[in-house]
Amino acid sequence: AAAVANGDKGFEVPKLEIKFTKLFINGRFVDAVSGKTFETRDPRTGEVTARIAEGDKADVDLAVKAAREAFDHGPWPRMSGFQRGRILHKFADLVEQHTEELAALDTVDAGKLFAMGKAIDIPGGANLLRYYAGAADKIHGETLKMARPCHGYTLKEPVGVVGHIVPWNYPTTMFFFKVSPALAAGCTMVVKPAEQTPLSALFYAHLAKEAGVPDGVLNVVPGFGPTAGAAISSHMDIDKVSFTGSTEVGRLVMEAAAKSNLKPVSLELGGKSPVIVFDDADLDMAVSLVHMATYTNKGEICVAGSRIYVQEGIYDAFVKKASEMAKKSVVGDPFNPRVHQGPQIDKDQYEKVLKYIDIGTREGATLVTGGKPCGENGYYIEPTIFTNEEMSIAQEEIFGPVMALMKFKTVEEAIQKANSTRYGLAAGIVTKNIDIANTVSRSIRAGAIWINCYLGFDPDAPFGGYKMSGFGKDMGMDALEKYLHTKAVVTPLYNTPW
Ligand code: TXE
Repeated sequence: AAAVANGDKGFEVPKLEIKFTKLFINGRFVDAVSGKTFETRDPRTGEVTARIAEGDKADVDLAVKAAREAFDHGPWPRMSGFQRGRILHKFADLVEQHTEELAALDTVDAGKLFAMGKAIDIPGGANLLRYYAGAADKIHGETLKMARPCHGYTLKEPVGVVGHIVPWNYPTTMFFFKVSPALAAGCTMVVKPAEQTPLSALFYAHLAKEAGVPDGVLNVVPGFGPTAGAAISSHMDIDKVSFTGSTEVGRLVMEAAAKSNLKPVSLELGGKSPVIVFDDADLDMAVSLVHMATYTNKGEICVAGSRIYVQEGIYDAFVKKASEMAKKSVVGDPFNPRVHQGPQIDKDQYEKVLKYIDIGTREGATLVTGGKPCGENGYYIEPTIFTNEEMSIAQEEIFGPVMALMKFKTVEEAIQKANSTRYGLAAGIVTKNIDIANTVSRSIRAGAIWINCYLGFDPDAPFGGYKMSGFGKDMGMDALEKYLHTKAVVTPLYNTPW
């Protein structure tokens, strides 16, 4: 890669003032009960960006108390959906007005491309708010066709106090995946952002209040997983938990929910998504699609298409072109508009990726390009390509810029290989043949299938996994359902004796 990390000075880093560093509970920014704080670090340098109030069980308890009060006695669940929708639109307006600042916060927290944040993450968050704002006044039940002479109907009611546990790879997108439908449904909530990326979530809490979201409805408690996170999943007074993160922690969250009050959980977990490229594909288009599938957000993306199966007829040409493209990718400061790939989020993830590169080499995969750290400091890694057979690097989630390229012969073999994983989050298919596209899309056990595109996200397209990638959907009307209970109401007609 033409690494310009730290070398290229021809761009401006926006001046950033970090305004919100405390917990947001019951409409106010407050210190942690313990008085403790923790540091967030800038992945561009590894240096400290801010000191954030460190929430743990005592703070989660306070936040849940506020959310419970707001749910049981406050206006939010009681106001009309139309009115909630208007407030969500106002919230979206405020998010859009602060696009630059919010994108910059996500860049210093997560090493995300600033340009991408401005173009996609922040406007996308506002779009999610608007999508659910439009749904808020269309939440209704059904009239039932009863066997007995009665009038029966269903009511859709908010589930209550929700706990959202959010990861660090898309701090803004994940926040709005969870918060927007829950707000539209009339729930109140406690959000725990990831310890690496609390800055934008705290800013969103402030904007929500400004938009008119009542105190206690949206609480944000930054802190660590085993303390603040576990306090949410095991809380007796939280009615539902929505989690995005690793499969290992997803299991802990479900266990804690089962052992406490049996709250329903939804889990969006890891993946190892395949992209299958057939012989008839346009080679240039397929190479850039796969490049984007693997390297977007430096590979820190749950749907990363990092397991690439290419049909034998175009395999050699594909490997050559994919490696040329990876070599041209510019790695460096994510504020630099010339840069394609920023640093990995933190030292742990950086070391995890390098460890997998080492495992790949030791297990006998061929390193085609990349494979090394780059830049003088910070957590930069070259876009890497291995050609290999099925092995650890093609089975385990690396969460970094590492592509595993493999060859296949027949459609049946492609389906079998694509499905040979414990995960089932997404899959890509590249072909012009409609019969192949139809057959393969219906044969793959995954929650999202993207044909001749990748990252085909849309607010109306429900997103979530099969198998060990979890269950429950974010986005679409399915996500709204997660935050609603269905109540059946029955009453006899014509005064008939029961
Ligand atoms: O995830 P964690 P980590 C995968 C990816 C990555 C690996 C490890 O492969 O390399 O996970 O990342 C909170 N009870 N994904 O360790 O720990 C934590 O504070 C309750 C894929 O950072 O799962 C954070 O808010 N909560 C994923 C959130 O869980 C707990 C995105 C996610 O962190 C907890 C992130 C506990 N005991 C990582 N322990 C995706 N699906 O996109 C931690 N947390």
